[in-house]
Amino acid sequence: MRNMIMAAAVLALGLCTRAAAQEVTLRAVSSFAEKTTYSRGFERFVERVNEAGKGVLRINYIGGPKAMPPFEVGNALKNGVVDIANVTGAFYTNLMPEAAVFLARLVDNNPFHLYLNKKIDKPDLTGLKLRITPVYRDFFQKLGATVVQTAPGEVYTALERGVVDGYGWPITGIFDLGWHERTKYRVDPGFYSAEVSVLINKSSWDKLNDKQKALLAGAAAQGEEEAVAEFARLNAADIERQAKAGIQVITFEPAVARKFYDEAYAAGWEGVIRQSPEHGPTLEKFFAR
Ligand code: 173
Repeated sequence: MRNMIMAAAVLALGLCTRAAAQEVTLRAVSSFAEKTTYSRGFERFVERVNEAGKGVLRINYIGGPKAMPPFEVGNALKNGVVDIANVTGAFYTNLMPEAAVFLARLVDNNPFHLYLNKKIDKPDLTGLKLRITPVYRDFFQKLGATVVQTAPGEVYTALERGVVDGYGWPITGIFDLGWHERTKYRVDPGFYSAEVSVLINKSSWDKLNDKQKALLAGAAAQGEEEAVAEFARLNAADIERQAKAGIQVITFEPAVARKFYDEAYAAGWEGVIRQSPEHGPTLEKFFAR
């Protein structure tokens, strides 16, 4: 009996040691097209982890929306079909984040804007049909718009065919998929701040050893540190590039602009509270400006 226990203990130890020494591979997807604005930070994160993690941990980056539709990324992460995802909260409002561990916010300091092909002279969107995601749905509807949710990959065609009169999107990135060819106006000011983050499946995380966790956490911290300054630079560059592409800026007089901006936040919080009457008011208390 004693020998058997000893043997079992040795075996268990042996297995543990082997498991700890083995390189772990994590499958990753991005909800944004490869090598575009909102995937680049993540791709840098993957490179860093793979460089520093040789023999310890490797991220196998499967790809962007060609590999998986963006609105399905949250579910795939929850179910463990993938271990890591580069995704924005707007794409997994069907789930909310309890199935995932938050690793890093790689996009910040990056306001959303309303882009239009029809001119407006006041913040009234009555009669306009706009492409949205859940982030700014309530705001645009409050201003009278009819809205339709699409993945980024469908925006160009929707503009080309006149299915929509405009869309919401951050200040950067409209050149990645050629939307500048189909965009006449940008409305200022911008509002909110786009969020794109790296999430990891909770049980994938729990299986990692301390060294592997530290590797991911290190690359996460480094990426977060870079985000604000990086987007300050990217925002300025794209504002200039949009002007050069002939995109005209629609502005309102200061008091009206202020109302437009405040309404973005008021409508946004109303939406949060409507969808989560229990936690919404607490979130607003902690996070509202
Ligand atoms: O408009 C969108 O698709 C969207 O919600 C988003 C979020 C973060 C970055 C870019 C776009």
